[in-house]
Amino acid sequence: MSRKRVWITRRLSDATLERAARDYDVVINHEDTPGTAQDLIAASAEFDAVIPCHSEHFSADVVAQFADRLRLRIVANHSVGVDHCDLPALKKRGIAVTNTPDVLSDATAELAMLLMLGAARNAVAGDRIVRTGAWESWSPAFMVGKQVTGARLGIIGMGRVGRAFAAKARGFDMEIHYYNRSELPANQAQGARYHRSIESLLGVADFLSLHCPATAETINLMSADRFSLLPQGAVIVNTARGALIDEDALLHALIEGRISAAGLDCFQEEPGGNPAFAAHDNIFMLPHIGSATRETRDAMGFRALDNLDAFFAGQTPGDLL
Ligand code: 8YV
Repeated sequence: MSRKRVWITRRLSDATLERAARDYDVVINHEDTPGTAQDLIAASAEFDAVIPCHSEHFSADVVAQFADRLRLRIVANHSVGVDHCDLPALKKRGIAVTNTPDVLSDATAELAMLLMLGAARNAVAGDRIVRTGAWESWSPAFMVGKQVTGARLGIIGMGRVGRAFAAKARGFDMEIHYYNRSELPANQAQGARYHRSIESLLGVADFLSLHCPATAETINLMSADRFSLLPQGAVIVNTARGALIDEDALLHALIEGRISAAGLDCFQEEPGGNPAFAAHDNIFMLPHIGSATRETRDAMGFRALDNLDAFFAGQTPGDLL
């Protein structure tokens, strides 16, 4: 049987690329530039499968331009989020779509913890003052932050990443509250208190961490109205998707003191971020690296390949959407 042709859109981990090249006829984008609409459209006629990242946008418009003589049968994403894929449009063309859940939950939760602690404890200004040689004095009133231990944590989206973050937050004795579409069974909630509405959750969220996908319902979920419901001086953390936060509303909430700090790994505009945030030391920012550990990159690549292997073996891939 001839080997399936697979396009790997970005430079995945070495172990992933080695395994892919062993089992498939692969074309790897070693330049590591995001695939354009034209690239995706061309790939639809040339490849049996694509392994993309969240940087390749399979919008309805792009899928509508896919070749009439369609070769593409599966989009095996190297990501848990699939907001870059128009699932109904792909399904309509008979193209299977998979993602890589579970394997990045701990890495992303670790980064959320870093952002929460860094935002709460002046990591941006503290690092800069030491690094630039501007640290000339010390005072007990200097860079006083907000204590995490024992504080109330609100989690929006208690899926795998939300629960992994809650587990780490328990190590800081945080009182965990959550909003989710449905209440979790006790063995998953582990004592976290369920709120039936986001509004109710926000009222107790001294720290708020977002862990839900970006969908039509969650775009700008953190709006000006919702920021106003947070306790004074709350800290917000986002490792999910930039689309969840109205960034003008966030800036306004920071400037008026409703929130004291933010820790952000994702932005409305990526790559690049929001230039208006740069002037604010109480925004601790990272460039969408939630899952970027060596271990997790291998696990994500292998999970995408497991899905591909199952699909071409005529089985249902474990992560079929
Ligand atoms: C990944 C992510 O790095 O998996 C996701 O949804 O947002 C990131 O953690 C990225 O999507 C890889 O394609």
